[in-house]
Amino acid sequence: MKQEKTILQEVLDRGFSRRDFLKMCTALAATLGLDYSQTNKVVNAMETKKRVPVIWLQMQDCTGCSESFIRSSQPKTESVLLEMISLEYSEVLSAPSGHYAEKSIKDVMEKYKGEYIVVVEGSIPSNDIYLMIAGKSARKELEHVCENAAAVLAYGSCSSWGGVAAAKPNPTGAVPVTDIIKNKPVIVVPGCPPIAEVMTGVIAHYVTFGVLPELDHLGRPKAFYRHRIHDKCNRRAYFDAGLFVENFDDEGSKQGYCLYKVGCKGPTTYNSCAEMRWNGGVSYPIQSGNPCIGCSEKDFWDNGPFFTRVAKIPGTQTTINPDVVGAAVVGATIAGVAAHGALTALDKKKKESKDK
Ligand code: FSX
Ligand code: SF4
Ligand code: F3S
Repeated sequence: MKQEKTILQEVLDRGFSRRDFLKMCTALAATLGLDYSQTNKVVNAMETKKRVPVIWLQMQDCTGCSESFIRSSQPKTESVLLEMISLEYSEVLSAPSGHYAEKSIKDVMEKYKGEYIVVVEGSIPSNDIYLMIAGKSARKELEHVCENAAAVLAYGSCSSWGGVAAAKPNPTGAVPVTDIIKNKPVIVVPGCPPIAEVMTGVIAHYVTFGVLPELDHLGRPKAFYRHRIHDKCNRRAYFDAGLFVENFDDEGSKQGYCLYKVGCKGPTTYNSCAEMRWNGGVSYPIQSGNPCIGCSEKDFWDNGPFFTRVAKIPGTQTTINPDVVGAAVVGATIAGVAAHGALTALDKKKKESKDK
């Protein structure tokens, strides 16, 4: 049952028009950050390439990542799920269960050797007793399914960093995918949950160019994790002007002032929420009045309580002082860059010592 039809043929067979197809390609090109003149590249790829087979594994998670992906709107979820990828196995969405579901994993591994992508949602317990899938430990199942994969996508903060299950005292010994899979490219897409369009973008890039997108030092797709929330925040002008919400029911809150003093972690959080927004670009936490809790950053559950301010930028001696406007702005910006640099260096060191 090898996929023979192209993505375009799949789209047309499902009753969509060529106009719908071109709209989908234009939306994909925008998600990839390509300019309008390059839409043709996406169109050509979708006209000639076949769907990417995907095995979607669920480990220790809350299913929020699947929920987020199902609501992906750019392009429409049904297009992503049914046309660009061929979702061969998913514990939440697959119709078959039991032995039939197991058989579909086996079939994909044999027939699409070296071609399929494994998406992992949730962390993996070090202690096998905490999660068994079809009689195998989660770790064994992951290793097994990734054997013939082209690449692995750690989708969500749990599979990227350990997430909620790894929060202190981490009773299951939860670890991220990268602690287990060492012989395949692992793309890290953090967020609790992540923005669905980021995964769409990664897969569209793979289909269009035949290679994975450029990643940063932590394995995240650079195009989506290069900015801090603070850099693109719609409330940033209030931060710069020194106008802050002091309590959630005060006048500043009604005016939409900056949420830094009520715990916003935007100055130390790398994600695309402020640019892409959620639910088809409608809003994101800060826009709807909630401080960013840094859900795409490592160990964010333990960096709380959520309402505590980012008093000191990790890895530096710099303190954000919102009362000293101007100096604080410059300080925070420099500190953000410095923190990223310091963490990069730390991470490299860790990697080097691991590799030895
Ligand atoms: Fe984790 Fe995803 Fe947070 Fe939940 O599955 S990233 S707890 S939104 O669902 O893994
Ligand atoms: Fe926006 Fe938070 Fe930065 Fe204020 S502190 S500007 S609310 S990201
Ligand atoms: Fe998460 Fe902050 Fe975005 S809490 S959803 S990274 S605004």
